Amino acid sequence: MPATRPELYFAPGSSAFAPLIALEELGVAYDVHRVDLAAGEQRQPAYLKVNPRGRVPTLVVDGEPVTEVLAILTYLAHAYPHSELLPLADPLKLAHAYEVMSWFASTVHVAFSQIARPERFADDDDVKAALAAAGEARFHRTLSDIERRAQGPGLWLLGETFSAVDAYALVIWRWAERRKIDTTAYRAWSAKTARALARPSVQRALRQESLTPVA
Ligand SMILES: N[C@@H](CCC(=O)N[C@@H](CS)C(=O)NCC(=O)O)C(=O)O
Repeated sequence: MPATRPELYFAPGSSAFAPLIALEELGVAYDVHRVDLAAGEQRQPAYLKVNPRGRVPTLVVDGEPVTEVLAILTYLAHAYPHSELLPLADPLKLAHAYEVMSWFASTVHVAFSQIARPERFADDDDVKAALAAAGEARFHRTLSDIERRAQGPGLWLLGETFSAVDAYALVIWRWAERRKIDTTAYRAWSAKTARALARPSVQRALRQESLTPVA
């Protein structure tokens, strides 16, 4: 366990929601810093000292920044012995957890970025428009893939225990809603999402997001 309170740099509606939920699930004391992405704070020298890639989330642990959602969730799952965030004792279940989360980070997030931030991939306006359109189709395909997984047994995406995978899936759910995608079409995922949204930890994370002022 860290010697000091971990500090999470986040932005509302971003993938930082997953570590925020994880911290709330653990019930540990932590500090938050809201990064104003719209104002470009992530590219200012002060934040680049925390995360030279200029992205959120970043978790600072005893003065040492950890970046990337997957790494932060992994750290939290291992650092707190009472955590049930990942099935650490079952190698096969753990592999499946990483299978899903790694695909979220490498494929789903990238498809969404293609729509929301095409300027990351191209300068030319026509190319950006083509990328956004292709990203939209790719993002839809990934949502159907998540629905297939949600149709598996159990209350949660990995089975009977709420895990970091469920927290990360909520990030994607919110992005789908932001794109005005009809999420009722994903019936199994809708049911699991409704259950997740009802968790006190998720409710606290939502409150934390809305209450934390920009520094
Ligand atoms: N691979 C990174 C992606 C992080 C990322 O792209 N974060 C977005 C918010 S969801 C961000 O910081 N965007 C700011 C920008 O692009 O300027 C991770 O998994 O943490």
